[in-house]
This record gives sequence, C-alpha cells and structure tokens, in this order.
Amino acid sequence: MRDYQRDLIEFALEHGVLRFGEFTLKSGRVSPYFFNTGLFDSGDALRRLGHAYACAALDAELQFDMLFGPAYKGIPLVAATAIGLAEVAGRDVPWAFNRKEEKDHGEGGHLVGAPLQGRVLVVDDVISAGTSVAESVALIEAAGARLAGVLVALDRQERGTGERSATQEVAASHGVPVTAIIDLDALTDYLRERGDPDGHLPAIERYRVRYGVR
Ligand code: OMP
Repeated sequence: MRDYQRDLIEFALEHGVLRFGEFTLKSGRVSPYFFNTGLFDSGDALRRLGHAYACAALDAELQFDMLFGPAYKGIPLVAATAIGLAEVAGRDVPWAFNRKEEKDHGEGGHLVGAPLQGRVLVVDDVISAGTSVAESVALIEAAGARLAGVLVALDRQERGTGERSATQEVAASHGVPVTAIIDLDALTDYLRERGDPDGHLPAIERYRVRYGVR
C-alpha cells in the first residue's frame, strides 16, 4: 500500500469519514460500512484528500485534459484534485462542475468553470453499483467532450447491474479506466493488519459474499 493510501484510510477512520453500522445505500443494499467524503470538512482535510486524488491519477498514468466534478459531492472533490495536481505534478488542469438546477439569469446554464472539452476525467466520491457515472457521461457528451476516465476515493468492489463489478461495467461500457485511491481490499487489509480491534471484518465479509466481487 502506498503512503497516500494508508494516510487516507487512517484519516477516514480518525475523522468518522468511514463509519460502521447499518446504512442503506443508493442501490438499496444495506451495508455494514459507509464512506462519507462530505466529512473531509476542513481546509486541511480537503487538502490531504486532493493530494491523494492527484497521487492516484498520476500513479495510474491517467490521460486527460480537464477534470469534471458532478454536483454536489463532486464539487469540492474536483477543486481539491485540481489543486493537488498543481502541487504534486505542477500541472495546471482546467476543471468544471455542474449545477443540479439550471440557472436562468446571470451567465445561465448548468455548467460552471472551464468549458467542457477534450478528454474529461470525472472526479467523484465512491463507486458502489456504478449508476452515478452515467449522468456525468451524458453531460460530457452533450457538451461535445469525451470521457477519459473516472477517479473516485473509494471503490467498494461491488457488483454492478450484472455479475461483474461496477468498476468493470463502467470501464467496459465506456472504454475508459476507472481508478480509485483505495478499494475495499485495501480497507480490509488495513483492518486485518491491526487485528480488527472493533470486530468489523465479519460483517464486511458477509456483505461481500452477498454483493461483492473479488
Ligand atoms: P452508485 O451509483 O451505486 O455507484 O453509488 C455511489 C454513490 O453512493 C456515491 O456517489 C455516494 O453518493 C453514495 N455512497 C457513499 O457516499 N458512500 C458509500 O459508502 C456508499 C454510497 C452508496 O450509497 O452506495
């Protein structure tokens, strides 16, 4: 595991970004854990997260011209990633996000930031069943740009709509890489290394048997 991956897991556990309990997901699945990027809710937390996104994009050698963060949770994430790329790689990458409601005054429209063009890397929080990605793809294609890949903080390594993982489905249907800073394997390895002091692993393993993909 890379330092930025371990740092992200430790931060997530210390600050309650990663919680254990019973959570109903967007897909309707009831999960024993939840990863809430909305809790990277201070300047330093967001700086660290942006650094990790930038490192993951560079490690995976993702090729892109700009970044796009889907509303709402993707908005601070894409901004933090753009800053991270400037700091880590000295790359000044344009970035944009969408509004959920179209604005009918001022500059109007539902896209904010740099014009969507070229190869666009979507920066989002978590991939579970993979349904969220389609909305971003529609926006990117409507603007005449091209999806270059998807970068998330956590890949929960779950089945998509079929038997393959959501990540595999998205990658195959759009022909682009789907990259995560950390995945469920990294999380469980980390808990196992520490002897799983709070006993979270058995419930996660049961969930995995039901919805996961190895
Ligand atoms: P899918 O569209 O099923 O991949 O769900 C992904 C979305 O669910 C994310 O963009 C989050 O808004 C939300 N989510 C989390 O934030 N953290 C989790 O641990 C799980 C989910 C989820 O509902 O699946």
